[in-house]
Amino acid sequence: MTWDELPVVVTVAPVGAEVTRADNPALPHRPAEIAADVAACAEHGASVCHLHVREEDGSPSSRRELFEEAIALIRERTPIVTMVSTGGAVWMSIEERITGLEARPDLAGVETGSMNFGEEPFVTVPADARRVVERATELGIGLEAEMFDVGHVVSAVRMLERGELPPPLRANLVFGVPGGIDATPEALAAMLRPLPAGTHWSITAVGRHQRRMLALAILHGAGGVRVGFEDGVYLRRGVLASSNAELVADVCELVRTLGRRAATIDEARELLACST
Ligand code: KMH
Ligand code: ZN
Repeated sequence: MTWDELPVVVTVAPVGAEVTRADNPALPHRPAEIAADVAACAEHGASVCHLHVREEDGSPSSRRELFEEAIALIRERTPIVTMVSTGGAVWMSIEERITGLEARPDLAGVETGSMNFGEEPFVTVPADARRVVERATELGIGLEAEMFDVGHVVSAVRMLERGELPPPLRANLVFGVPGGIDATPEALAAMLRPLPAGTHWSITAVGRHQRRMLALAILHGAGGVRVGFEDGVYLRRGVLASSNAELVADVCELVRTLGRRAATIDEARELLACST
């Protein structure tokens, strides 16, 4: 299959940990709201959901029951690939960050390095990353490396080579987080350089260059793109998205405009080597 024939896995990140209803009133909080939102996103072309959970008051949570409830309700409505964050929120301990694994998602993120996340330290030492991998592997959960700078990519590849991260490497390259790599064509080339040939890689970008970076990556052969309120609440400059599903529909349109197509959920499971 040539790169232009490769379907694009569209991931929705509907909740995140930093965004609030003051940023976008349509932000889902409760597990049932998250599930309804994810189901609508699946109808509009999303094949993976990257999940965080919130308490009733909207504060970021690490409660396992909330992950379990959200995933159970999602699975009642759609076969979309479920992924939990183990990045959590900057103030969470690694113990708090890994509770979502117990909800037995299809996939989990794993951070492979530390950084400043805006004004805050966001620390994942190698032992933390190994801990995430170990528990995910015990539970049969696949991993996606969440990488915000070049050193994170180099570390993920080292972990893979040492057998500390099981193959296949699924790479999510994140651009534009203050403290991480910037959102530029040169940064995309730098983040791709350490990856072994054939790695399934997706792109996440935040900030004003989000759409341009996604377009660049789609044309550069990206295996996936991510959108959702975690990454941005605007459809266009000054225009708030009415829902996560609207952002998904919009990026699917971008994918089509650039001559590619969004993956179905079955295709995403195959491309990401997830069990069905
Ligand atoms: N909330 C950020 C500190 C991830 O989910 O892997 C970390 C984050 C990344 O959201
Ligand atoms: Zn996240």
